[in-house]
Amino acid sequence: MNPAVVEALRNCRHLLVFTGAGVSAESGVPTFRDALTGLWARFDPARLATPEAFSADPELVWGWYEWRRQRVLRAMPNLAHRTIAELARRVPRLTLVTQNVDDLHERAGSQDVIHLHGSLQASRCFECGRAHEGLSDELDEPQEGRRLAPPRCVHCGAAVRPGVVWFGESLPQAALQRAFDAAGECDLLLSVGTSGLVYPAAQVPQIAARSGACVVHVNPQPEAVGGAREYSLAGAAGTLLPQLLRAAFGD
Ligand code: BV8
Ligand code: ZN
Repeated sequence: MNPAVVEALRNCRHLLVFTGAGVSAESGVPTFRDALTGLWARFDPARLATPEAFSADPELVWGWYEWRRQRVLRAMPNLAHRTIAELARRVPRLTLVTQNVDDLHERAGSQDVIHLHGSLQASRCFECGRAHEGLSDELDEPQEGRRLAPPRCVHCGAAVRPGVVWFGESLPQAALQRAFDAAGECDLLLSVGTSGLVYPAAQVPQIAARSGACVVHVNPQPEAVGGAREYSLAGAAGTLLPQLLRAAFGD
């Protein structure tokens, strides 16, 4: 384990953990791009995850999200999620910012998770925006490739949509501002399981690096690191995060 990274974690004052779909991969939740299988394989995610796609074919898009939501219902948090929850008990201050729309961080015990891209669990009306309660959490067989008619809003009768941020939609302003503020203030940022392609979320590690924080990427794909205090730990989050916790704080 890189001694400079271990030292930075042991002595950090404010740790920002920034996660992407890779942190849920070992829970069996397909990463954003892996989720496009079967019926959806022919779509570019950035085209399917849009309000235009939902307006054009609500059953195709709702079917995809219900399949993904059912996959999350079946999944359990993995050792990476649990280690991040444990880190919050070992450092003076931890801010957790996620791009993910699953609730595995919360189910691993993390508190106050900042979701930049919304949540699969928070559906709302496509027209009037009212929250839609009552998504079933029975485990019905997630039919890959099944088209599904979205529920109707009880207030205005319009179609209900997933509570996620689609491409071309603004991120929740308060969440984004909290993430940027923490990035400017932290002294160590752990970026876990993200390809760093999607903006403005991808600015979070960039702001941290510019503000002089140590930035560490945890990803099986080694990251080309530029900055003097930027490191890449090549490997799975479920393996590397527990090793890093043990090296910095013992068992
Ligand atoms: C906005 C919710 C404007 C939906 C998501 C050109 C340049 C720059 C920007 C743009 C551009 N063209 C368009 C844009 C803007 C666009 C954008 O960034 N496009 C990209 C494709 C270039 N952004 C937007 O549209 C955003 N909104 O800009 O609004 C605006 C401004 C004013 C007013 C109105 C509007 C909205 C972006 C949010 C989109 N929604 N999610 C859903 O989930 O269905 S993003 C979606 O993609 C996911 O949520 C996730 O956040 C992201 C995928 O990223 P990752 O999480 O990194 O996942 P990925 O699969 O890519 O990678 C997984 C990684 O894990 C890999 O690196 C892999 O190696 C690693 N891994 C695998 N296993 C493991 C592992 N790591 C560790 N351990 C393992 N075991
Ligand atoms: Zn409505």
